[in-house]
Parts: sequence; structure tokens; C-alpha cells
Amino acid sequence: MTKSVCVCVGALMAFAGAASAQVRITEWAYSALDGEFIEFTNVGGAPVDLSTYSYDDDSRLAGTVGLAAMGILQPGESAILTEVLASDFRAAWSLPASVKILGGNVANLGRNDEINLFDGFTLVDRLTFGDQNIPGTIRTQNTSGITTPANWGANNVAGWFFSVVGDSYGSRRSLNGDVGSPGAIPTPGTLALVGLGCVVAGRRRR
Ligand SMILES: [Ca+2]
Ligand SMILES: [Ca+2]
Ligand SMILES: [Ca+2]
Repeated sequence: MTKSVCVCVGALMAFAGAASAQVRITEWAYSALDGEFIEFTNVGGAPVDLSTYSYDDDSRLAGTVGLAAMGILQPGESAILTEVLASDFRAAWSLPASVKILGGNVANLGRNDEINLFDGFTLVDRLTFGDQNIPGTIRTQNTSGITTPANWGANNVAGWFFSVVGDSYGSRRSLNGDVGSPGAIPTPGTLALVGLGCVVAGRRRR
């Protein structure tokens, strides 16, 4: 085993250990032709029951939009909250019935806003964003924002970047031309390696 491979395996194990039973914000588009959306993913190693989970925007009020209808999120599973009808969003992105989509979100996202995820009254994850309020960060209009696993849960929008069709996150175009990967993240192993830069590091050492 080469040195670079050893480093990667060690980092991967550290990632897996740090992420037991955690739901994270993994993608968002504050404005999109086929509906603004937020993707939540269980990045941990155990199922998470969302019956006590809720979402709010920058008013930061637990219970504003209940996520109980999403049910139980399995490890690696992503669920979508969107402003449009779930059926419309599903059709626009050609998502199978297995992907959980909660439509009709009324706490809509603006250009400078915030995503708050709660379990009961406990804040589980938060992402404060806005290309105007935080200069140099992305404006997720018709193209979603994503980030590396290392930046999940950090509330550091400067570490988020645009989805690009064909990227390693599974990004593609929706019916009306939005770019993103709602409902999907790569397999946990692939993601961990991408996020930690091991693929690039390994190639450089050859
Ligand atoms: Ca919006
Ligand atoms: Ca708002
Ligand atoms: Ca995604």
C-alpha cells in the first residue's frame, strides 16, 4: 500500500466515525425554474427518524415547517424540501418515487437568507447565505450550491460551490434547465474521497 492510499483510508475512517446519525444540508437553490429547493441528507451511519425535525428560514423558529412527512432517512439517503408541488418537482427532475419530496414549503428562501434544520428545539444544521450579504459567495439562482463533506455542518457558505453538469456529485439539468443533483449524492465512499481531496492527492503522487 502506497503512502497516499494509507492517508486516504485513515481519513475515510475518521470521516465515518465523526458522522454517526447526522442529517446535514447538502444542497440548495434559493431560486430555480423548477422550484427552489433544499436537500437534506443523512450523512451518518444509522437511520434517522425525522418525525421531530423541522425547518425554518432566517426567522430561526423551530417547528415552522415540519419534516415528519419525510419519515425515516436511511444512511446516505437524501430528501427534498421544495416550494412547488412534490409531483411537479419529481417530474421536472425525473426522480423516482423512492426519493422523498416534501412540497409546498412556505418559508421560502430569498437571495440572502438562511436554512435552519431543527430536531425539536435543537439546531441540527444551519447555512447562512447570500452573495450580497457575504460578498464572493455563490448566488444559487437556477444552479444549486453544493459542498464537500468536510464542509457539511460548518455553516461556511464560502466553502460552497456551483453544481456543474456531469460533476462527481451527479449534477444534471432539470426539465427547464436548472442545474443540480436533488435527491442524490454519490456513494458515501466516493463522496468522502472527493471531499478530502484524496483522489487528486493520489494522482499527484504517482
Ligand atoms: Ca426563492
Ligand atoms: Ca425567507
Ligand atoms: Ca444533491
